[in-house]
Amino acid sequence: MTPDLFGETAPPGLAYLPGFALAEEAALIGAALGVAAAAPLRVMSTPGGKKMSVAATNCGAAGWVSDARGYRYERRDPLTSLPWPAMPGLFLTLAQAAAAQAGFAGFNPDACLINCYEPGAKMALHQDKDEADLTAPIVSISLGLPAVFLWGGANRSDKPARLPLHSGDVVVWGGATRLNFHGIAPLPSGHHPPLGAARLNLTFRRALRA
Ligand code: MD3
Ligand code: FE
Repeated sequence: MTPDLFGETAPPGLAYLPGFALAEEAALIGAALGVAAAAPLRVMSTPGGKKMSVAATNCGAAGWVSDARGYRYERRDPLTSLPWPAMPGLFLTLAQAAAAQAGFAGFNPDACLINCYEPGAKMALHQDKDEADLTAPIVSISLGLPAVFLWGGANRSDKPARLPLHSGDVVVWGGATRLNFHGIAPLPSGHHPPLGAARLNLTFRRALRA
């Protein structure tokens, strides 16, 4: 563990911006629920046929999907056959401001994956490598119930550090750690007034070729 630019203790390899989005928490939750009204949250299956424990949807020009055919980005929602809802302006503004603060000026995300965790839901250690442009960072905004982020290394067997993420926290990953293994520990139960018993995570990505 090393202290980062922002005076908080965070594992190396990521830029941790605690509370960066807190002032916009209610507006972000409202915008995410607006996306989910047009492109419903759904539980996807892995290519191996296992159901994920997280429900997900997307906004932006491309959306991440997983099914028996594999992991990939699609321009249309397979559930509705419609283009994914546009990325709300507030999402883009915040994601770009966070990326710039972390040293990634000019980040232009074309995909925002929205993950919804209920108590007990988790995400096993994995790498994100379905994006066409791996030089772009990934920006994550956490909303609702707190979770423990698992921050591994370049190899699946590297023991992950644990970083608690609270509503309004923003994290930026890029450069050398862009392909590190990461995950989310099972979500503890609780209640977050604006959202209820759930955590939303927004991840902004450059999915299509820049
Ligand atoms: C580090 N989501 O959707 S966000 C995912 O909280 C995902 O829902 C988690 O992992 C969540 O793929 C963690 C943080 C995150 C996202 C992508 C990364 C961290 C990352 C890509 C590379 C390195
Ligand atoms: Fe991931």
